[in-house]
Amino acid sequence: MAEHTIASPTCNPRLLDWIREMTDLCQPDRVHWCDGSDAEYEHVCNQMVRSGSFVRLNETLRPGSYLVRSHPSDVARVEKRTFICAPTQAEAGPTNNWKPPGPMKETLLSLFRGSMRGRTLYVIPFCMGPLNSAFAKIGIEITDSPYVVCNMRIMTHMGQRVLDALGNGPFIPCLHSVGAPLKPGQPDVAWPCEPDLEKKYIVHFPHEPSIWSYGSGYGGNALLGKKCLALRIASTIARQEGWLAEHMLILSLTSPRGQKRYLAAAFPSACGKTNLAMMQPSLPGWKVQCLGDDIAWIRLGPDGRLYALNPEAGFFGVAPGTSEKSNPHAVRTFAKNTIFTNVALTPDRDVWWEGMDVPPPPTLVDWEGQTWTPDSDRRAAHPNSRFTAPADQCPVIDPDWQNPDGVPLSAILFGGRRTTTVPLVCEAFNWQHGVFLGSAIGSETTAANTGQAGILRRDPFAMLPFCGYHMADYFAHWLALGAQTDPGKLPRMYVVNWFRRNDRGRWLWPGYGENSRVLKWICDRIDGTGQAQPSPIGNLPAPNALDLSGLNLHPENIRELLAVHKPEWRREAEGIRDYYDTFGDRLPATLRRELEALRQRLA
Ligand code: GTP
Ligand code: SPV
Ligand code: MN
Repeated sequence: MAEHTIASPTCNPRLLDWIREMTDLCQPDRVHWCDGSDAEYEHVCNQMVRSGSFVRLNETLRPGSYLVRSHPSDVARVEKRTFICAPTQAEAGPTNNWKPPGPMKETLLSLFRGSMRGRTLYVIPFCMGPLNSAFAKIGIEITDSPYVVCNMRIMTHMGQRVLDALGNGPFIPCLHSVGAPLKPGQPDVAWPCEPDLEKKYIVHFPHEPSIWSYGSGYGGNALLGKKCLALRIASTIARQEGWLAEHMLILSLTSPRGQKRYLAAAFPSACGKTNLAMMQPSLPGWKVQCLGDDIAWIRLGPDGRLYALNPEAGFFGVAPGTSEKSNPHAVRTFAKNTIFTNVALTPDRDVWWEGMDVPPPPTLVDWEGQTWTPDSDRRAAHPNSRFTAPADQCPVIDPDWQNPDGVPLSAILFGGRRTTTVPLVCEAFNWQHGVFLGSAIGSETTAANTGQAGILRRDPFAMLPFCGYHMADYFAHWLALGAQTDPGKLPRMYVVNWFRRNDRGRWLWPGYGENSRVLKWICDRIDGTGQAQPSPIGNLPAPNALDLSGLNLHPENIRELLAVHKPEWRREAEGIRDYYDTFGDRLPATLRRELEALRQRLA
């Protein structure tokens, strides 16, 4: 029998039954119901410091902060091992790994049997979205990872107040185990996990709904409120209920004249959402404030506009490349009360990573715990190393970021990493064309997923790894949502690309704060003052319509940044056609027509 550290703090019969059943299955030594208090957070952190999992960082330089190093096999999401177990394969669609739910349940039950032996089972009540929002969703994560407890405390609204709000209502069960039971007397390791990739399972049962995650303790594999609940499961719920769950940042942009607009942007993992969401505009007088950096729940408001809400409470941001220069507001955000995972440790117990823009000290401890010097021919921080920081520590957090109704969107941006072909910015002709552009987004893969980086793949709406149902039905859902309101009330849509390179491999665009120049043009377009010229792929900025004052870009660079080379685009259109063919008849006819129209404009 497991020892319970506190009496059950809920009377919810379904919850109590589920906890009892899972405790019997996983056979932990102890059960702990998380109350979400400061004292509990400190207690769990202290315990991890004592066990050697957490390194307490320098209290003066980095108050309340910790470093964790994961097992080298457990450093990113594992898309290959992520499954959507809808009743039929057709419901999951060709872009998801599908397995029949019955046999998958059997596999999982045998993996979870006794998986928490020697460990504590933590019950984490969490809420995605503000507790007072009609759109919030409550999940209960069971985990044997204290690291997950600490991260969920930052990333979600978590603890007793969630149970109080839940009452006897429904919740989404999320079961997680690192998959490393301990035999009696067996010493623990700093980062327990199942090192064999083939034995990791990130599984969704959308029709229940429920989430079962086994073998990994890292990021989206283990913090189940994020990609698993707020995107994969939420997207299936959203489809039924008529809204959208999207892999998007939300920001507000205020012009020098004081006009404030809200924008959302979908870029694939490690393609610039956190950086855009809290950027410091280089253009004088412009202000960006952040409402969210990864996920947006979007629905039609009573006034016919689209409203976006960030369901998260923290940032799980990419560390490398983040510096005072590239993202000063992120640097302030993780100044305290932050968990750093897989970055390097300095001799004075602070953090360091590549692209931090401060020279490394003569020696460091790298993310694998080895001594590192500037002469080492490997990276000190893992390319997918991350910080977990509370959103309200962001110096430019928008006052409306917890508005229970969300904020009305004026524009939606799509983007990705494209070395060639895709211009800096391009405007959709209308909603249908925007959905076409979003569905056709391609991006070079990054370290956020286990697998090779730098491979171009289609990543529609940046949702390839996160859409919980058939991708063609998802496209249809976007089209249908737009048809429900007055086109004049819909956000305008744009494709952006900060990552085009010249033929010597150098970035053509400085990016980061300079991206405000693109946002300004978008605002001008919405106002009706921005000049555009049509191209086969959409509206481009007219000559001189982009404010490039003080940038000192070579005119040749500017030309190439905005160039649409027809032969490249004919190849792109063929790539889109091949991709569309994988959806067969299920692809909305509207999108086929958009593709055909593009091909004719390119002829
Ligand atoms: P996820 O958290 O994985 O969803 O990633 P994200 O989309 O939030 O990406 P993030 O903003 O963390 O950026 C990922 C990497 O791209 C970092 O190393 C950044 O420094 C780099 N990056 C972000 N914006 C720009 C940009 O405008 N130009 C260039 N060249 N690099 C950028
Ligand atoms: C992403 O990969 O898009 C992330 C990081 O935001 S993770 O939470 O690990 O999914
Ligand atoms: Mn993400």
